[in-house]
Amino acid sequence: MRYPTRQAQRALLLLTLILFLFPPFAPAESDPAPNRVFDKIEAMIPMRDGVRLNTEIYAPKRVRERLPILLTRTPYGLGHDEQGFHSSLSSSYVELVQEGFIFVFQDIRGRYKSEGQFVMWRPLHDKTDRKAIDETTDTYDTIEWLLANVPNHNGRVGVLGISYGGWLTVMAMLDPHPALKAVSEQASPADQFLGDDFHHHGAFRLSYGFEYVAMMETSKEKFSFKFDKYDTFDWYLNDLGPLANANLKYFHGNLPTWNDFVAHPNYDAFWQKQAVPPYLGEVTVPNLNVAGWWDQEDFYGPLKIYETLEKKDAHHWNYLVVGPWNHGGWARGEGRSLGRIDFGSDTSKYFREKVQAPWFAYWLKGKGNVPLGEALTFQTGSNGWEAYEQWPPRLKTSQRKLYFRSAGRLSFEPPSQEDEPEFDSYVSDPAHPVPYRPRPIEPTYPGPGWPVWLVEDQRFVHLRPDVLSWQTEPLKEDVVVAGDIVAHLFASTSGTDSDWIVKLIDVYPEDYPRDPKLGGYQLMIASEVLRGRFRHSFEKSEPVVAGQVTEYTIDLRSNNHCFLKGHRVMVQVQSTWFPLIDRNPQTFVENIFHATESLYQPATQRVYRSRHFPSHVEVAVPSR
Ligand code: PG9
Repeated sequence: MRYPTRQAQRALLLLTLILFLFPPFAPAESDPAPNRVFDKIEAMIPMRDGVRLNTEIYAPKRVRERLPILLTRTPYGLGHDEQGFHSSLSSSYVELVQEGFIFVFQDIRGRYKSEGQFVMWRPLHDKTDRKAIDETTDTYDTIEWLLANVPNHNGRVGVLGISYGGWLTVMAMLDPHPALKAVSEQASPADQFLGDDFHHHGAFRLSYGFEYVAMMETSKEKFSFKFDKYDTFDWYLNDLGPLANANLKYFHGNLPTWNDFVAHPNYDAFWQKQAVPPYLGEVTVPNLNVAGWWDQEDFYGPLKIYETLEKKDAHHWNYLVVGPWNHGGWARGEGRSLGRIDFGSDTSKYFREKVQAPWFAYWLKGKGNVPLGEALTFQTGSNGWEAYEQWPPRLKTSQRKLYFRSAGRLSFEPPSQEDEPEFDSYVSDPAHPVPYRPRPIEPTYPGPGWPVWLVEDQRFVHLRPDVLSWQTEPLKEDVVVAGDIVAHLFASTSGTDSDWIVKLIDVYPEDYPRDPKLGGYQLMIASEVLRGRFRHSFEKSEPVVAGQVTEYTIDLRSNNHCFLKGHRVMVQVQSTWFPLIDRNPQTFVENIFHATESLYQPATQRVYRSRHFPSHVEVAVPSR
């Protein structure tokens, strides 16, 4: 055996030192398997009332510095890879893993391996009762335990989550643990009656409400309602029929949230107490709000939370990112496209790498800079990120009106005398509702139709006799819509209640060499429904006066889209969107959940577009 030379010995010593100081399994290494990077510790963490919550802690095996803790809480269970490590560590959190954190995942109360009782959207606790609990106290108690029991942390904690997890993140901010130094609320619902999962402007989101409640309240773990038909459009129309059948035939009064839907058909104290905005006081923790333009579940929520917090943001801690994503799309894959629409760059990866990871690195490690000024929104159509000092932008913006005209025209010019007759008309028949996406409509989860339905080509309903449309000539120049979109419909119905659905659409040129299959594509940019009974107040429903022209104002939320030269702008109006929205009987009843089949009646709808009644969609356009 040959002994190493003194020189070789020195080199070996140096190499050992380098390996010790810069270990190969440090988090910065690209894509090593989580079980090589982390030690996994499982704990049942006790809450103040004695209930214990199932928690997984992933601590990097080798660290060069004390690390912050990133906590994610969920009602959906902790998914694992083949080695039993949390699957986010090798998917949506890869960029955060590379940055280096101690990761903690927890089942909320009553779900999966956690003890206690699950309550959907648990109300805030009674402050006079020291043992009372809610998701805020459960987060607080978890952080307290982690700080005392997990070694090598730097005393700083961040919380992030999407949707239900986004709402849990908002709860964490309400009465924050002093160690909570940054959060990212992502697609949190803000109001389940006005704009998120269960209702939009008071119209009940039937397929989502029915299937979600069955999924969450049938057992401790996710459950899929067993449809005996592949096409749920057919099932909801013919097997379920009127909403009253849900309890009679399927739920038998056993699902608390369904019973709440039935008991609270109006925006009463029940819904108002669940809404997030009234609880949002002064911004307590730096918060990155995240939303997707085509979020099929919670688009209203994050924008509303951002807007509400913005009014109380003395420290400039409230930020917003909106990208071309569906629900949670920023956490998955590259984000280069959605359905058939291409965005020209990897938008989700960009967000995770250039915004989310640096965001937490800045606030929790004091590293780098805040990665955005105030609001960063992706402009679709022109396909680029745009930075704004406020969202929606109000400075250097003008409101323009797109008027409905005769012969299916849409124009920035208001109606004139030539626009005869004064209205367009259709018959809305609850027995033959307009599908919201092409049939067959498979169950909401696991998809694949649900996550991309908002970018479906709307030609599948364009020529139906119960869908009206108006469109511009091919545009002579680009038209950017950046900010709020509001529809003003002047309409009448022969019934005593009615739904009004408005869709703002980008129509691609028929000849589209860049991607010939997209020729003539009708891409929905914004869409919303208003249930006529709530036109004056969501608290108190009232019948519509049959035959009377009535103004309906429908908020289509904000957007950032460039209608490119050569494209057309289109607006479609219809009165059913099934089974996304339950059918309006079109005969006023106090509570649609109790309506019987015979009350569901066809109605003749008129949408006016005259000088007296100029239906239009108002858009925010940047001034030149
Ligand atoms: N959209 C889901 C949800 C959140 C909150 C309440 C009800 C449903 C979710 O994706 O978590």
